[in-house]
Amino acid sequence: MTTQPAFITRRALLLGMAALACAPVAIAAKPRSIPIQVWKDPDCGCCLDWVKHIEKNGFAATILNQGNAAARARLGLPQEFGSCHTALVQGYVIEGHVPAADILRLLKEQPRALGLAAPGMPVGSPGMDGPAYGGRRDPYQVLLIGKDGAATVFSAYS
Ligand SMILES: [Cu+2]
Repeated sequence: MTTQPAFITRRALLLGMAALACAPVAIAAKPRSIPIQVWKDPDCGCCLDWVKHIEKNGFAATILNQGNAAARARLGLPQEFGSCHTALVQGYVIEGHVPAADILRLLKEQPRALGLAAPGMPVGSPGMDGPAYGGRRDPYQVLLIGKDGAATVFSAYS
């Protein structure tokens, strides 16, 4: 019978094809891809634009199209620092249109804190910088929120 050698050959071929198929995927993968969970309103366009911004900068977002306010409350971020979307990355809360660079700095520095917030919806911040805003850039601050709810300035944009 010749079925045995034929089987082995086909198996080897399949393994070879699998190896070839995997190679380009591994090369194309971003150097870092940090998982982040995002709670947002299903109709929030600027939230989605912010998600695109962070995904361009090394994050891989899992989007939950509901429960933004509930997530914020559950994670302990004071309402006064609230915005249109709430995220969780490596145990830190990220509220609103916080630039990816600030999140990366937070993850590198690992301060004892609740997380970062860009309260409100500052025009000119990532996701609030589309053509609809005509290049307008309002000054805003990214706040580091302590576990006690106290805020200090983490970075300022003007
Ligand atoms: Cu927004």
